[in-house]
Amino acid sequence: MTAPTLVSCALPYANGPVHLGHLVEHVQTDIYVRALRSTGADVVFVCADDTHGAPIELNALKQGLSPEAFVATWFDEHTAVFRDFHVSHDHYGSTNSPENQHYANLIYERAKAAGSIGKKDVEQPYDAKAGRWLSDRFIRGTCPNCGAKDQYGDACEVCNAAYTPRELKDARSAISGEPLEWKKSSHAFFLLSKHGEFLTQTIRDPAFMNPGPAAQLGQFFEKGLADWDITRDGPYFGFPIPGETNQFFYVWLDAPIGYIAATEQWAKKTGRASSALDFWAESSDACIVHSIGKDIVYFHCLFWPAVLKVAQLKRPARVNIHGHLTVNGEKMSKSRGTFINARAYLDRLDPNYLRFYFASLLGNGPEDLDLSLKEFRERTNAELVNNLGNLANRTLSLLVKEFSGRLAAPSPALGRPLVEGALAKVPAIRAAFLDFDPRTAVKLVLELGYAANQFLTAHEPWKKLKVPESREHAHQALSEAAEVVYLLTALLEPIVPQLAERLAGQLARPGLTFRALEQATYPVLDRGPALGVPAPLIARLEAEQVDALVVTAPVVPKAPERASAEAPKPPPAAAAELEFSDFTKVSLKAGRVLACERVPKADKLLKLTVDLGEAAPRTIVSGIAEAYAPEAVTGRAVVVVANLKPRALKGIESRGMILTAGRGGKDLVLLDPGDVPPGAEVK
Ligand code: NOT
Ligand code: ZN
Repeated sequence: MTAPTLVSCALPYANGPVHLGHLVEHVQTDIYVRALRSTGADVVFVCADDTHGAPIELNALKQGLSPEAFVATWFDEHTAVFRDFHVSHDHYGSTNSPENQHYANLIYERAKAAGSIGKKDVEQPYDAKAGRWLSDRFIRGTCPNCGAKDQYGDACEVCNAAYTPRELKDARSAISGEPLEWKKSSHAFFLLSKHGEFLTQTIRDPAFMNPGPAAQLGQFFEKGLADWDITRDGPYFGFPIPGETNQFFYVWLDAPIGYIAATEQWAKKTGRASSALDFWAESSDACIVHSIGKDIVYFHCLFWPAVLKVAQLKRPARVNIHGHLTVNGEKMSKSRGTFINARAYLDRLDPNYLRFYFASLLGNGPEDLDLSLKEFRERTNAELVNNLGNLANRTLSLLVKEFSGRLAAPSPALGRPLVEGALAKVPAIRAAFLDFDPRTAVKLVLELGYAANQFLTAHEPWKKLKVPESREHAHQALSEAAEVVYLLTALLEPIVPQLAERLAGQLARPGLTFRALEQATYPVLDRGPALGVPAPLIARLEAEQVDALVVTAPVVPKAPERASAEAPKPPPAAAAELEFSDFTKVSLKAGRVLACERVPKADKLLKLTVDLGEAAPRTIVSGIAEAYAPEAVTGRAVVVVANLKPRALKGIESRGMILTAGRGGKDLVLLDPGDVPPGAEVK
């Protein structure tokens, strides 16, 4: 047995849903892990939610939840989405865990003992009225770049400029509204500057990281490696720094330690290792592989190796860096509707399409990749459905229909070149998978599929089987093509495990593995057992299905402000005709109202808290206050337009719209979806 490999994806923040950008990484890494497992390697795949820091604390506060309760809701969302995308993490943990605290403390103490922690006084913003230190997210002011009002202390949501709270104009505490005070606080720093030589060596190794991003790290060396402030003054959602009062580790200190904590939790859960140190001790023979996006290279390739070194722990052997996802050639954008959440995708499309498409785009470099909806559909239909799916389906269907699912004895003169040609590609396919390069693997698998399809076209079994003299030839040709279908059970498994399993079921044989293929020679398929029941591998992707992924708010005419409740309203203009594909963009769902209250200074509006079967209930502001008292709404089932872009109404962010019928004002009734659970689709 080779040394075990520990593989991780970056830890998603427990601060919002998983979106397609996250899935690029989790799918790419899952493909790598599945291919490794298929070779018989000992591999452990871990991930966790990244739970600490001010943005999470603030969002929890906004929802009236404790940070712990808030991150718990996202944990459920994240793990369910990854499961439904067939991402095979062996363990998915949380950085807010005793294991993580244990290792954070251990690493800090070791770094201190090794002389890599220094103390420095820094001036920090303080709210004297509230009697607390303020992290960036608890500061509001005017953007120094564009002048937008009411921006956070670290970055502008209007122009995206990043700055420090010092640079923010009219900076005030978001808690008391008081101007900031600046007070000295003694902070612990990780002395990165001591590790320049070691880090230069580390990042220069092309086996460790791609040379492109490594060259970009050069800028940090030129400026001189800055020491790293790992302290945050309380209150802060994180781990207290041992020996300090009201000070906490900065979230980025304990986030990577989450990889170790997840390993520890996995060890406890499975009993397959005595502790995380089986992998992370410096003396361990394990191979550690991280997979990350290009935006967090600094943390993983400079800070993290240095921290591990001073803590006498094992450093990663490789950091795979991928690019960012664009949609239709542009950055994902909420306002364009191209910021696609993973769950919204799953509500509309089969995950196998996206896994296959991402695989066909992803190499092992940091280039961005594009989800062009047109190309997504065209390539899926040409490659997955027509090439591979049809090969399997026409071969197996004819064998079952015409030959009762029995295979002909091997006919080497006919099939050996085809099968050996396919087998010859297997080592390169395997190598590409194991090099985080699924794109090359897909290309080779498609070549193998084309060759088998050409073979069928040349032998025309569908014609030959109609003529008694050539029926045997047809049977043989189909049986040889079935060899290639059988190979696909191994070659497709890392990319689309569910489809590989489906193929194995139709062949009525266990799926192949890379391990099994190492020694394989013609014929690979045992011709004895009969086939199972064939069915199309996967349906074609239609344009309207794909278009429905981009969810822009339907154009709803703005309701005119009525002069008085009595004024007669003009009859509603007949609505313009919609394309069906436009209608499918509207997601209607059943909801249950958990709470309802009046909106101050708005006599037509009620603020509803609505359960839509999602991880957290939504706030929806609705103009039904003249028709319903809040008590009459609480507990009711309602119909909600669920994919409306959030809108601010009287300063409240409303996420969705409640459907009613009637003329408006007092004359309104809530539509009732009937007795269905929250989240049920209304169609
Ligand atoms: N939550 C972070 C992010 O950018 C990733 C943390 C990865 C773990 O989404 N840490 N390190 N280093
Ligand atoms: Zn700005």
